[in-house]
Amino acid sequence: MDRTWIGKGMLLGSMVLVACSDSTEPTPDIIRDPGALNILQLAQNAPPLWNSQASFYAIRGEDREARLFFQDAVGGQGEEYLRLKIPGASLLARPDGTPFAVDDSILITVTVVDVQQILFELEPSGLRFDPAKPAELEIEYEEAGDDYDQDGDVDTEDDQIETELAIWRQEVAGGVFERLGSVKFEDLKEIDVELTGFTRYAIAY
Ligand SMILES: [Ca+2]
Ligand SMILES: [Ca+2]
Repeated sequence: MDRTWIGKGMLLGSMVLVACSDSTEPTPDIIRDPGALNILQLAQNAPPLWNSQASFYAIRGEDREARLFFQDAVGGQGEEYLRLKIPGASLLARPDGTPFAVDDSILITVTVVDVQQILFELEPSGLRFDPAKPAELEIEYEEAGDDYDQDGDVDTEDDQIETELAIWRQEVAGGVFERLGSVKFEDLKEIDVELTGFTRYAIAY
């Protein structure tokens, strides 16, 4: 299971604990059908994506990462959207269960599922990370703007929604979502979560 964690040293003051999913039996509150969950949308005036997919080789024994970006004003690499960090000690077993030895590598791909939605697919599924040294996923929601429900105004409903934002995991397309124990930094408009495996992840409420 993904565990709630502490990070971002200086920013602990603005840290909001979203949820804790380290119990063995998830409560109904953290499992939702896709129709009952709102995946956060990017604002209408959000910049286009600079890259909608990133691939890299994770290597046992080396820290590696992938990043997705928005475009800047002239179409270059702009603000960061997503960062996936795979610490060198994190790779545990391949999808077929084979353990990793030092210097073993595996191709990892992060893909934006829908350019309007804060929803990503991480592959290969079945890959396992050491729960004591998990992979780390950081997603920015700055470009969702402040009108989170996109009803044309920014009011207390939007403030309430921001307090509810969390990272949710969907194991199969069309299946239920599970809320993870993520950590939200409202000052940075960022939510972080630790991962022990790959599938689809969204910021949602
Ligand atoms: Ca609104
Ligand atoms: Ca409103």
